Amino acid sequence: MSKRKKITLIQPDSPFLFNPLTFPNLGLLDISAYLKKKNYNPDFYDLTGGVNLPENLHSDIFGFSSQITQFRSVVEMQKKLRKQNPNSLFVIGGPFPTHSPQECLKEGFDVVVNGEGEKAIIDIANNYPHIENKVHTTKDYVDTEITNHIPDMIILADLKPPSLSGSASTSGSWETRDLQTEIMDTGNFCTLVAGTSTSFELEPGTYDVMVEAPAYKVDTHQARLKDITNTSYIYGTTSSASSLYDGMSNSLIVTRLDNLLVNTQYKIEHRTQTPNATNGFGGQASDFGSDNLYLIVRLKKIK
Ligand code: B12
Repeated sequence: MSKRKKITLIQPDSPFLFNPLTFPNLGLLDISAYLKKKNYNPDFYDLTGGVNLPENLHSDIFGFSSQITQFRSVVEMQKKLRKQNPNSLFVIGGPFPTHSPQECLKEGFDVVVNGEGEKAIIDIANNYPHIENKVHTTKDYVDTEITNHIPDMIILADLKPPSLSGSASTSGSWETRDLQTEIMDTGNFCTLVAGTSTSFELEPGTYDVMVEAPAYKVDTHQARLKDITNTSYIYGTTSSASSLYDGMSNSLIVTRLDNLLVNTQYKIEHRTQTPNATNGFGGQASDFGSDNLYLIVRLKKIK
C-alpha cells in the first residue's frame, strides 16, 4: 500500500525579463529537493522560457511559486487545473504569497505558504487532505527548526484486544512473532508487508533499532531480527521467564541497520526453551480493559 501523494510543482515563466533563463529560480527547486529528501517524489515543471504546461495534468497537490510579476499567470493556471482536478489541493509560496497571503486565498488557492517553505510543504504533504491552516508561516515551524536534528521515528507493534494473548509459543524452536500495527511513521519510511501480519519493509537509509519482545512462562528465551531479503539475523538478549512462577521478561534487540541501499524486509522471530501453547509470547491483561501491546519495534531513521 503506497502512502505517497502525487505532488506537482510548477515554476511559472518570467516573459517580462530580457533573458529569463539566466537565473533559474531557486525557491521551488529547494522545495523539490526537500520533498525528495523526505521521500516524496514530486513532478517538477519549469515553464521558464515559454515552456507550456502539458494538458490533462493530474495530481493530489499542486504547488506554485510566484513573485508579484508572475501572479496573474499562476492564478490562470490554477483555475484551469482545478477544472480537471476539483478535489486537489492548490498551494502557493514564494515572495508574492509571503507579502500578500490573503490575495492568494481570494484568488482561490487553498493554502498559502508565507516565508520559508521546506517544513510547511512536508507538513502539508504529510497531513493531506486534512489541512487545518490556510496560511502556513515560517514561525509556525520554529520549534521544528530547533528540533531539526530529531530523527524520523517508526513504531510497530503486536497490538491485540484485551482478550487476546501475545500468541502461543508451541515448538520450542524459532517462531515468527505477530506484528500487525504501525503506531507511528513520521517520514513514511516503513510499510507493513501486505497479507503477512508479521513483516515490515524499510526504505533505503540507516536506522537505529530497538525491539522489546516479551515472553511468558517459557524459561530461557531469545528473540532475533530476521533480514528476510538477505537471510541474515541479529540476535537479542538471552532472557529468562520462569515457567513455574509466572515469569515474564523481554528479550531486547539493539542494533543499527547501516546504509540499506534497497528496500529491505524484516520480521521478528523468537525461540523459547519451554513451549507455552496458551500465551508464551505475552500473557494478556484482560481485566484492564485496554488493548495489550506485546512486541514493540522502534526504529529511528538517522540517515
Ligand atoms: C536573488 C534574487 C534575484 C536574482 C535571482 C532570482 C532567481 N532567479 O531566483 C535576480 C537578480 C535575477 C532577481 C531578479 C528579479 N527579482 Co529578485 N530577488 C532575489 C532575492 C534577493 C533572493 C531570492 C532567492 O533566491 N531566495 C532564496 C530561495 C531559496 O528562497 P525563495 O525563492 O524565497 O523560496 C523560499 C520561499 O519563498 C518558499 N517558496 C517559494 N516558492 C514556493 C512554492 C511552494 C509551493 C512552497 C510551499 C514554498 C515556496 O520556500 C522557499 C524555500 O524556503 C529576493 C529577496 C529575498 N531576500 O528573498 C529578491 C526578490 C525575490 N526579487 C524580486 C523582484 C521584483 C525581482 C525582479 C522582478 C526584478 C526585476 N524588476 O527584474 C526579477 C524577477 C526574476 C524572475 N525570475 O522572475 C522581489 C519579488 C517581490 C514580490 N513580492 O514578488 C524580491 C522579493 C525582492 C524585493 N523585496 O523586492 N532576483
